[in-house]
Amino acid sequence: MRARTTDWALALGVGLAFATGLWSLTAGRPDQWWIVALHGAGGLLVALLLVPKLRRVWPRVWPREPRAWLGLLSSVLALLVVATGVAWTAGGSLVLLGYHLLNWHILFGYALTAVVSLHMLARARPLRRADLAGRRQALSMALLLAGAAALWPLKGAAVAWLGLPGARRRFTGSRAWAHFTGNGFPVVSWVADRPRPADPALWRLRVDGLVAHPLALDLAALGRPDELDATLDCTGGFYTTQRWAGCRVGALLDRAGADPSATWVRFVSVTGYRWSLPLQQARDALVATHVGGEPLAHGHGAPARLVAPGERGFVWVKWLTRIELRDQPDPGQLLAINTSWLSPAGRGEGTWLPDEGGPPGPEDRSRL
Ligand SMILES: Nc1nc2c(c(=O)[nH]1)N[C@H]1C(S)=C(S)[C@@H](COP(=O)(O)O)O[C@H]1N2
Ligand SMILES: [Mo]
Repeated sequence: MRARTTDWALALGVGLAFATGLWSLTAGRPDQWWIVALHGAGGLLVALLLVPKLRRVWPRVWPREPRAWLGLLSSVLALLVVATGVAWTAGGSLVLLGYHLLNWHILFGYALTAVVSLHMLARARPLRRADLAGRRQALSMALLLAGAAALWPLKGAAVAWLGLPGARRRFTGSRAWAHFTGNGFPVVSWVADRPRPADPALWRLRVDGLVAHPLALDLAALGRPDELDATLDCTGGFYTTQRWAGCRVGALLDRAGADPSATWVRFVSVTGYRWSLPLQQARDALVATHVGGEPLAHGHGAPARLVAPGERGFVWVKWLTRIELRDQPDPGQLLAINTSWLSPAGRGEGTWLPDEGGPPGPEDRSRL
């Protein structure tokens, strides 16, 4: 293949792997497996192309061409990304500096995308028609794409055949953890939310926004009429299937009298962490107060959390205090989930309900 064709194919592979990698973090339903498969194929395309690329540039890089160092750094990062990705999906459980392979994979992936972008700004040459024309070019390109697409399922088959632990991973790459154990699964925050425990007697769940009768429910009024088995799959790399109990969001919306103009439902935590779902999907979600027959532990979001089947863990808002009906989505939520840990409640200060009770004693503070 021509030099420019190789380079642009590499850029395509990195771009594809980056986009599908980000996208895969939101994929929670098994029918979205193909997003992860595309991610794998993009990454393996990069791995395949590194061979001709390094053969070509190695003689220039190694002696002394500082301008080529970004390129060298890209190659090193690409090797690290592919190695950590393949090792994680094969079942690797290496932990380095407190971070496991998937964390490193994501970190290296961001770094690779940034460095390749800089490298292209500095050195990319435009693709000419001649770089793509001709049977040889077309053939090698087709072989490459087919090879990358075939390698991903082959890797899966090899992992299964060798009986590696990765064979038991979910399609997202997450590893199974303590199914049906009540509160016995890991406590996780998206960044570092750690509010102090709520006083269940003071806690209220507000249902408001585009509704006929805004509600403020205590635990008894919320009740626990509904039960549901659902899988919490954290982008940090574990998943757990549990039996959740509480009240269907749809029932709450009916009690509040949803306005016909409502199209989105926003779920808000005491910390300011929030996420929204389209109305129909929100109706099928659960406000859970119990897991496996036990009341939710504080770390898992007591008194109540959202259980959103088919959505990744970060959507399952913990320490829920408000459900708001809206007529539009909420672009600010992306910022909110990354900054909620800086809010007073997110840092473990203040009361859950500022107008009830005094300031908390230091002994009331919790650590997640
Ligand atoms: N309020 C709030 N809810 C949150 C988070 C958070 O940081 N703050 N983290 C989310 C993430 S990333 C995951 S994976 C799940 C983890 O739930 P668990 O701690 O019960 O395992 O909660 C979600 N809900
Ligand atoms: Mo998560």
